[in-house]
This record gives sequence, structure tokens and C-alpha cells, in this order.
Amino acid sequence: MKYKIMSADEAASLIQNGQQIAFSGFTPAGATKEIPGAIARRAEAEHAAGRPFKINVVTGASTGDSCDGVLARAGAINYRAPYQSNADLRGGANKNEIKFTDLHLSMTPQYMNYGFMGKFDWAIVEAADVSDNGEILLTTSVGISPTGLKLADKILIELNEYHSKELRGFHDIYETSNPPNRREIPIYSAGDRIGSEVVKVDPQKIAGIVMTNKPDEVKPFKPSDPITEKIGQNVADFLEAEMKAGRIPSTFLPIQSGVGNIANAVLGALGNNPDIPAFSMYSEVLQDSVIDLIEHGRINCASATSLTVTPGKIQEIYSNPKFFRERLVLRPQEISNSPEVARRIGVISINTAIEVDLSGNVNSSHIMGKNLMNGIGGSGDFTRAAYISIYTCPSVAKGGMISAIVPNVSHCDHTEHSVNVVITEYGVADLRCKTPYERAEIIIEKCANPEYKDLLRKFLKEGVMGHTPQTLARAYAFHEAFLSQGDMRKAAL
Ligand code: 0RQ
Repeated sequence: MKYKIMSADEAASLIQNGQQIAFSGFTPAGATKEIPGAIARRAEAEHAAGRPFKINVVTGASTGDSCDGVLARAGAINYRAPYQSNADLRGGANKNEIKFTDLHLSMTPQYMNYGFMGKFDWAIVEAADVSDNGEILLTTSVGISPTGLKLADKILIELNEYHSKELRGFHDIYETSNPPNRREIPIYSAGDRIGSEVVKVDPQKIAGIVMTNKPDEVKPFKPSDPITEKIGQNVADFLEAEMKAGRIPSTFLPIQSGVGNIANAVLGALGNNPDIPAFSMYSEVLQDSVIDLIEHGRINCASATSLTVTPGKIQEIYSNPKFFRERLVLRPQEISNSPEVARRIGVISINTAIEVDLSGNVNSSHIMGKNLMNGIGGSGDFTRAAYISIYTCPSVAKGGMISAIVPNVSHCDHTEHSVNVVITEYGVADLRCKTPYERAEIIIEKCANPEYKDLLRKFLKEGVMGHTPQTLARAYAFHEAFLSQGDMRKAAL
């Protein structure tokens, strides 16, 4: 290979204080595992010598602890976007020690291309292979890597021998032009391939290669519980009824589903429903459950930007590459999450809410209106464009002391205009084309926990009449009761 092979510490010595770096990774899948740790060590040494050292970190979404965690703990991050799920990084963002911007994931590469995020000094990217003429074979995610590799002045590559070179053919690298020259994205069904198998860069930009051999830090799921199982069943029953009513075609429509236990339960219930035909996915993250459903013939093909699967599952894929190459497509996040494509091919979006209010507004990202949980992620990309947008959540959190159904959300990510259906373990609130009063009643009667129904009915009944039920003086009575007395059931209404 014509490139310089170097240690992670040597690579980190090339990075200067204040530089902006586009890292690979979308969830721990495809995230760099060696160079961020070396940058963190360099930052700690610089800080100990009394010198400043912080960098700007832009990635696809969240990454693993070996990127976000180590950099946050070393105090090495000045700015971070567009999503995170790491406790140390979250802590830094909530103390405003790390400047964090929560962005729609489809828009991050676009903002980079438009110059809204400033100059990128480096792209640091995990690869399964690199050719002498600058063809980079990415690993388990695509994310922002094609855009970062194009825009950055210089490139460092982590060549990860854990990943199979059989990954060639899984990726579909396609970049849009900037307006006014952008054309439609020519994807007409979830499995369409429109781009290249590799990212092509100027080999002169590659400053060095760091070798590694490590799996992605994807953790297995918590075992499912009766509440998530019931939510999954409610979603599957709702979609089956929609199909039988003729509002979803009998060939079904592509599914987008978020990450986590509820998403797993939803996919499990859809997969087990004999009346729902085998379907496709147009989503951003594919988890273990999708691989199982592909193997069982319940999912025909799945498009995403990230293959967030456990090491056992990735080995299953690597041992049968031809089968999976025909059924999996990994795209840049600008394409996997494109609202234009999602609207056109009729994606059914299923995401998780932190809280939902009586109008149908959804908060996905902040606790009690101020502390960041993870971020909006790709949920907004799909919700606004979906054929049917669904939000799921357990009816209560923290042992019942918090109601997920509240008079007003404490932070709004998805407005009542974009949210079609809300589903908890108690039932399904179908809000489509309903008036504000109808929506409020349906949400209370179908979705709220019985312990909160009377309080919510009181808020509604004694609300100031207008087009929308609202009493500003009591708008946050639930949240105030939790903050002052530790229990929303004590809300003074
Ligand atoms: O707290 O961790 O202390 O136990 O929030 O909640 O119920 O475990 O659910 O892990 O699926 O996360 C919305 C955060 C749900 C996630 C959110 C507390 C609860 C628990 C986690 P603990 P659960 P999940 C695809 C699309 C936005 C991004 C997105 C998310 C913790 O799904 O980040 O959709 N979504 N991306 O106790 C206070 C409430 C609460 C609450 C829950 N009302 N008040 N705490 N919690 N509700 C993925 C990507 O984009 C990559």
C-alpha cells in the first residue's frame, strides 16, 4: 500500500487545537475506535502543560464510547453535532461545557456542503479497504463520511481488519448537488441502487492509515417487557387494520423504525403477523431484529445508513454475503433519511416520544424542557414526510411519577401538524384530520395511564375555550409538580 502506516498517537499528533473534524460513525457502527482515544490522550497532555486543546467533532449521529466518551471525558470537545447518546457527552452538553447542536440528520451533510458549518480540516474514517487510487470501502455505516471525505483538507483512515472485504457491494454512495442544480433522488423503491460501491477521494489527501481489528461497540438489547410487547402489538394491529380498510396497499409500504426496545418489539410484532405481507424498510438504523426478519423472509429488503448489529449478527452477515448484499443497502444519511424520497415512496414512520401533549405535539429530545437526552436524530426527517407518522411510548416513566401524556410538551420536536398517530400500551390515538378538541379527547381516552386520566380530563374541561384547549396559567402544572414534589400526580389543576 502506498500510504503511510502510522500509530494512532502519530495520527493524533497531526491534529491541532481548534480544528474541525468529520468522523465516520452512525451509532457505534462504523465509528473510529483508535484515533479519538489518541486525540484524547493528546488533549490531556496539552491541558496538563497548561495549553488549550479542543476540537470540533461532527459525525453521522451518535458514535461509540471509544469516540464520544473518551473525547468528552478528556475535555477535548469544543463543539459537537448532530446527535449523541453518551452519558459523559450529554453531561458536558447539559452543563454547557460542550457546545452541542441538535440537527436533523438528513440535513447535516447538506449544511456541511452549503458551508454552514465552516471548514473541515480533517476527515477521520473507518474503512474495510483502501486502494492506491483512493477508493475507500466503508464499513458498517455511511453517515456523513462521503461528504466529510470530499470537503476535508486531509484524511486519516482507520483500516479495521475485523470487517470483511465482502462488504463491497453493500454500500450505495450517492451525493446530491447543491441548489439550484439539485435533481430528484432517483430512488423509486427501498432497494434501488443509484450510486457507487466505494467513496472515491484524491489519494494525495490521505495523510496516513492506522491499523486496527475491533468490532463495533454495539450492545445487545435489554430483554423485552410486557409494556413494550403490548406497544409493539398495538402498532401491528393498527397497521393491519389500516391495510384491511384499504388505506395501506395490500403490498404494504416501507417501514422506518427508530432504535431501542420499543422499535424491536414493533418489528417483532409486524414480523409475526401473518396478515401483513413481507415488507421493506426505508430507515436509518438496522438492528439485529431486521436481520432475523430478513432471514425469515419477512423483510424483503432494507435500506439504511447504519448496520447497528451485535458482533454475532455481523458475523452471520459476513458468512453469507451474497444473500445479504441482495437485501441490504447502506446509503449516505442525506439519502437514507431524505424526506423527499420518504414522502414519495410512502414510508410509514415509527419513532419513540419522551412526551406527547394533548394537541399531539411530541418531545423526543429534552427532559423537563431543558436537559438533552439524545437529540432529534432522524425522527423529524421521517415524521414530517411520512405516509403515516406514528409515535410510541410507555404511558408513564420513572415508576409512574411522570406521565408521558402531558397538557403541553416541555420542548417540541414534532408539531401536531406532523404527528398522525400516538400509541401507548393502552391503545391507539388516531389523530388524522381531527380537530384540536377531538385530538385531546382521543389522546386521553386511548393512550393516557388510568392514574392520570382524571387530571388530564380536568385540564381539558376547565380549559379556556378557543380553537385549541389551553390554559396558559396551568400549561406546565404537570412538570412543575414533578420538579417541586417529584410526582406529576400532585399537579395542582
Ligand atoms: O431513563 O435511562 O434513566 O432509565 O428516558 O427511555 O423508555 O428506555 O426508551 O431508550 O427508547 O428512549 C425518546 C429518548 C426514548 C429515544 C428516546 C427516560 C426513561 C429512560 C429512555 P433511564 P426508554 P428509549 C432513530 C430515530 C430521538 C431520536 C430518534 C430517542 C430514558 O427514542 O432518543 O427518534 N429518540 N431517532 O425513564 C423523563 C419523560 C421520560 C423520561 C422517558 N417523559 N420524562 N424521563 N424517560 N420518558 C434513531 C437515530 O436517530 C439514531
